[in-house]
Amino acid sequence: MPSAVIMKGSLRLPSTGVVALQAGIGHAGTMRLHVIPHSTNVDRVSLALGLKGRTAERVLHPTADRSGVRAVSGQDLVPVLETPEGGVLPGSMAIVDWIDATWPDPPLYPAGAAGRREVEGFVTFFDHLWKVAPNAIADGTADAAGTANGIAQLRGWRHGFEALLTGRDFLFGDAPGAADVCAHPFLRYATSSDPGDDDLFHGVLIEHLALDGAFPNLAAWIARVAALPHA
Ligand SMILES: N[C@@H](CCC(=O)N[C@@H](CS)C(=O)NCC(=O)O)C(=O)O
Repeated sequence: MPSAVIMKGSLRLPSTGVVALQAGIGHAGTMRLHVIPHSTNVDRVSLALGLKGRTAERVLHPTADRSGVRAVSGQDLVPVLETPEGGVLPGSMAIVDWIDATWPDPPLYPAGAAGRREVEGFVTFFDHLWKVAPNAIADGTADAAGTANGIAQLRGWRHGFEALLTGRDFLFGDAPGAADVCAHPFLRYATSSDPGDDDLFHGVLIEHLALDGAFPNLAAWIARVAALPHA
């Protein structure tokens, strides 16, 4: 854990409550994004930055050695963002929310309280429900019944995304927003994979999200969001 923690602020988050921003341990003026190869959660930040027309210096860590990530943030997971002010922020959607608060245009959330809460609810669903089964299958912690249920969930929820994309280009409207940023890096495995990516979690998604020639709205959205700028 970095030793020089000078100031703490907080961000309100839809899914995890309060995340500490630890300032004074980064490099003022430079925004650094700590990444590993083929990271879905890093892709969320890349898309959010791209939508805002921003870039960050990437610090690439080996997937099998998180010592550098731990030295910066006190934990092992990526993404971690070092902000220009020297804050250190882990957690992909916390970083997305920080980006949105720092550069409000174009907004990633609807302006009204009800619309914002709907998108926050989607993010909570995605991170705390949708992700659970494929992670358990990939980790080998799901038993046979859990695996079967998880696969059925993944396949069934494709219908929900298809419905959300009826008559509009993005999950919650006509412009890309936080829900698209949250879900696209994962759902895109329904139609694509990366050469050299042997991540088991991604393999579960590739196998069980396949669109089977159906879900035209979802297929078009995957291509549409992939074509948006990514930092
Ligand atoms: N809740 C975190 C999850 C971060 C996470 O799981 N990151 C993955 C990469 S996509 C990771 O670092 N996994 C650890 C590992 O693979 O050992 C977030 O949203 O950023």
